[in-house]
Amino acid sequence: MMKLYRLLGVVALCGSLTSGFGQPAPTAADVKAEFIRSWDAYRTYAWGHDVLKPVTKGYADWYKASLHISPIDAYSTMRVMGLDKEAKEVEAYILDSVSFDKDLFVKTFEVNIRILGGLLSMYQWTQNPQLLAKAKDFGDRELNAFNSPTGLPYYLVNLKTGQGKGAVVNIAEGGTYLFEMGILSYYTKDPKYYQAAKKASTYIYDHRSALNLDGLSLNIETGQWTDPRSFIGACADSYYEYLYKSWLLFNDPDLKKMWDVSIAAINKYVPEESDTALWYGYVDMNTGAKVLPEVTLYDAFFPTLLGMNGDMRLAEKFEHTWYWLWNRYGLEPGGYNYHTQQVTDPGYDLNPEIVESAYYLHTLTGKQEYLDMGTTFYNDILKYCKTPIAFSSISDVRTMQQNDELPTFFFAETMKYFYLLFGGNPSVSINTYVFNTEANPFKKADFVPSEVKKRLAIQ
Ligand code: DMJ
Repeated sequence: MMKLYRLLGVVALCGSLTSGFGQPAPTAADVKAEFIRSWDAYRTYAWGHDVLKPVTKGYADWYKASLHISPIDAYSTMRVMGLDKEAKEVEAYILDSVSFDKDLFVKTFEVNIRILGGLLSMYQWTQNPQLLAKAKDFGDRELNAFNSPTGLPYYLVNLKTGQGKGAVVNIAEGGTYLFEMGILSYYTKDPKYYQAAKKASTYIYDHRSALNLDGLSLNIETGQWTDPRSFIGACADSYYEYLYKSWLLFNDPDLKKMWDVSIAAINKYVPEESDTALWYGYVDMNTGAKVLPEVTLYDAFFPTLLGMNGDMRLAEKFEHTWYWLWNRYGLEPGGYNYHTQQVTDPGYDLNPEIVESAYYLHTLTGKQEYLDMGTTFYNDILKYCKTPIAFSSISDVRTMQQNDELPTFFFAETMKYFYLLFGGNPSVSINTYVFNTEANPFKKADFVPSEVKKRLAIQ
């Protein structure tokens, strides 16, 4: 049945021959057991390093020294799953054995969402001032990246010397800081972090085109756009995500205005829709002309954002379109041309976005179909990505060749969203928490509006 469905292609795009439908949903306990199995493998084979190599039972580091990214990223999922022993072990390790005083150039965007987001999450769960000191230490090192003529961060920052490097950034790399920096300002009562992040995001917004569209990348020293294409997927995604989610957490009216103007322009110019499909490809920021009918698997986060914004028709149709693409291959390809129907990037890295959107849409609509989609995603990941010790990314979804990588966001995001979708820990929900782009959930009620205004210096 699944093969037939895949052969039908676009014509059957929103049809009912779907693989997860009718299958019993996995339980949250199943997801937790698989998380524990993978975490145990990390502890056994990769402890002290950034990532586990899940096929060869080895490890790898992002840079020449480890930044311990897997445990920091996995931490909030442990808390959500009630794995307190494992979480306490990570806390102790970070406090006793980890220093960020390292002569390394690190990717500003990646360490912000994973390391700063993870450390802030540790402080949120524990209220341990030593963990806040650790987060502040890291935040101060990261803040050096913003010493540029425009206030946009350098692509890389040296954690020891504070030197910035790499003048061209995409808008996700330039504008995905409001959330973590705002939380750091709140906890430390020092507005400088939020204000630096806001200056960067505002720079991007202020340089939008007359159509209110943004480009994809810019030079942070000259302020000029280097790629004038507008897009909502890879390289842009979390810039938009943080305008909305940071407004939700901090209620800064400037962010809401930036979001409202941006989303209206995106929904006016970018979508390409048929009876059965909805895609968001690339358009020219100045003319609004469609320039490239391609998507990236990161785009599948957008139904989440559309749903939160109340655009339910678009949100549901977009998630169904992604579900169709998933079923065409059995996992989703990293890139796809929806005119030629060709894969443009064959890899699947255990990414969370399509699962995240199923979780949000299930919460927002209560519809069974999103549980069924989640069942498909989970069963296919078990089928193709599982290794004897953990899970592996796939280098080509047409051959299902495993490539011996286990990205840290699998612990942080993919498994957390499956767990929440299948009913684990309902006290952590999108009604009471706002999740950073790496799925670290922060409790809304902890951020007292009058204090937020003061501590973040919101006018
Ligand atoms: C994650 O690291 C974050 O969600 C980021 O914003 C983009 N996507 C990756 C995982 O696919």
